[in-house]
Amino acid sequence: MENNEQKYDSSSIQVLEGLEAVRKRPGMYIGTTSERGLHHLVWEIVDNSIDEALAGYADDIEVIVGKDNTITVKDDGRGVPVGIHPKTGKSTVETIYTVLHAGGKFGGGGYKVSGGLHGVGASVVNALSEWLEVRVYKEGQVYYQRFEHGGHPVEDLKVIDKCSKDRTGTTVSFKPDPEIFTETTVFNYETLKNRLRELAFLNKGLRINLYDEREDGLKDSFLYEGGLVEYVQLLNKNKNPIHETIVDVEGNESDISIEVALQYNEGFTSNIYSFVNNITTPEGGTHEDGVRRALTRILNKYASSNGLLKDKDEALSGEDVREGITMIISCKHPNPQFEGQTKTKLGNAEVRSIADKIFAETFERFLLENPEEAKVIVDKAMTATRARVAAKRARELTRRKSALEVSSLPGKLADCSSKDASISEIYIVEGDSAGGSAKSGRDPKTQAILPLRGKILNVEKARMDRILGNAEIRSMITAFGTGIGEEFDISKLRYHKIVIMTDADVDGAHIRILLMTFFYRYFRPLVEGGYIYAAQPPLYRVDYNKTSKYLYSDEEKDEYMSTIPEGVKVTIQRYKGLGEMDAEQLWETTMNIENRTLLKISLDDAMAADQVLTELMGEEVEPRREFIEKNAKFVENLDV
Ligand code: 1YM
Repeated sequence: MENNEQKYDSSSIQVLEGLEAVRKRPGMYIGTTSERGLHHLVWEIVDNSIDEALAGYADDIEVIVGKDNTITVKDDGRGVPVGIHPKTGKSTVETIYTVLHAGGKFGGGGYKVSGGLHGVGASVVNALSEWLEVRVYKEGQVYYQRFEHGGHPVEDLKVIDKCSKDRTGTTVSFKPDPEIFTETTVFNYETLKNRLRELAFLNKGLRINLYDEREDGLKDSFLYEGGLVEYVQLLNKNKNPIHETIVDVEGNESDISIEVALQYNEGFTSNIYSFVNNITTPEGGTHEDGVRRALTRILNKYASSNGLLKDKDEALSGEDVREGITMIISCKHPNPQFEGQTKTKLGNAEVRSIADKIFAETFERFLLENPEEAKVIVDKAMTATRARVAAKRARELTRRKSALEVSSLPGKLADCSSKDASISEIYIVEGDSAGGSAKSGRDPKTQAILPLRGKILNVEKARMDRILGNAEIRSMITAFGTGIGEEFDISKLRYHKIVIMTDADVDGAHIRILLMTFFYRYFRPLVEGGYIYAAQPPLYRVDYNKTSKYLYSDEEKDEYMSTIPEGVKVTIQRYKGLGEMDAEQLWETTMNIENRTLLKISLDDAMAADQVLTELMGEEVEPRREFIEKNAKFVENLDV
């Protein structure tokens, strides 16, 4: 007996040393003591409830943010065991909350799935709390224990009340220690809400309620009987899905479960989100690899067995079958191994073939049982394949084989003689006639002129292949010399100033917006690097007393006019287009390095242009014109 008591004492000392270690170096256990780390405490406790739900004993979880930024987490599971733990001689409740990693080591050996990434356990939360209370409802009794000052038990676990025999569950409340969380101890409702909603999507049939007892009294309730299918539905809500039935896959093998839901939309991007044990795996891993591999294989199999693939060149690539896909992959694994830069990539090799097999079987059956969906999905992938092949050809056409190969420059380009990019400029000029004036008026040593005929393609509405098929765009890419897409190389840029020169009217503004959007989307480094400019041609020419003055805005003109004495003969010319100026005037007013004004296009400007076009997607031509007319101003108010 004496021996035993001694043993308990020394183990309690060890326990407190363990918790003290957590307080000394909290970052080692929860990553950071910032707002993120603060919320991590909630996830640790919620994970225990989720595990109980996954084991099939709980289906209701509540998270309450108290007035004083305390957190309470409740579940209706079996309740943490209350008996004496053989290894510590203390109650299992106390053991779990005071021994590091006790949840796993001392646990009932159940299927522990949550917290794959950190999973440091409840004792860490206790160690980092000012106080923590546990209530266990079991066999008609309410058990209670309180800890203070970083995990010190105030008393042993004891029965404090009776409850109904069918009430079971665990309730944990805690207050994070402000001495540890020095940045903030205030919980963010949106952070809690988003993660709890995600957990509800990932664990179908589980109800999660969130209450905020601080000022605003917010609350939310999440329950998704459809799980991942409902998640995909939500993600695709504003993306125009191209088929109604969502592919729904679920299966398990050797204790590993795989769930997948997917649906295609009209877009071209691939939105794949994968999870392991409810934790997001942005770097992917074997679960994602297996599903991707099977997706490509099964769609190719379906297409070829239906005689849709004529030859091998038409095989659907992985990229093709993922165009416009929204897919969620959720893997639950009893012993996940995480790899990669941020330890968010699943490494377990066995998962690849399990995920492949489970997904392939169900997806193949889906295609056979849903011929209409199968058709739109395969059609979409085949369109992507054709586009990819066409884009490759177009890219080959624009690629400059070597910097010296001047012959490959576009015919319309009047290049400058200097080969020093740092002093070279290229003017992108609207229309052939203005192009002509610019060519005769320029400084041929440093200024190149590329006239654009008519409007360039709206890149918002086209895919890469059509964009690269557009002659105006191709000549720009070739002239710049950098290549595009994967081949982009800023060191090959042939001009350090790319100047957009358009008329000062609505059409000019439209072209400028189209060009800015094009640069923003496909040549962002050029925008970021400050290589893109807008020329500022004058709006008026005022002639009087044998002098001419060019004026660049209405305000400037009005101010100038007010200085002219009354009764004098004055002629005011308003320039509608660059074409109205002769070569000398264009040089004088807009291109002469000595006295011109160039407006540098910032990333924000380009982004704003991009937004204007995005908002106008699918609009008719007339409202588009009006909208641009209204919004054209912002491109005229750029910083110099
Ligand atoms: C609000 C937090 O911790 N719920 C919870 C935890 C456990 C159990 C039930 C549970 C698990 C098992 C058996 C088992 C835990 N038990 C342990 C340990 N909610 C919360 N609900 N009986 C009850 O895993 O076999 C660790 S967590 F270790 F005691 F089994």
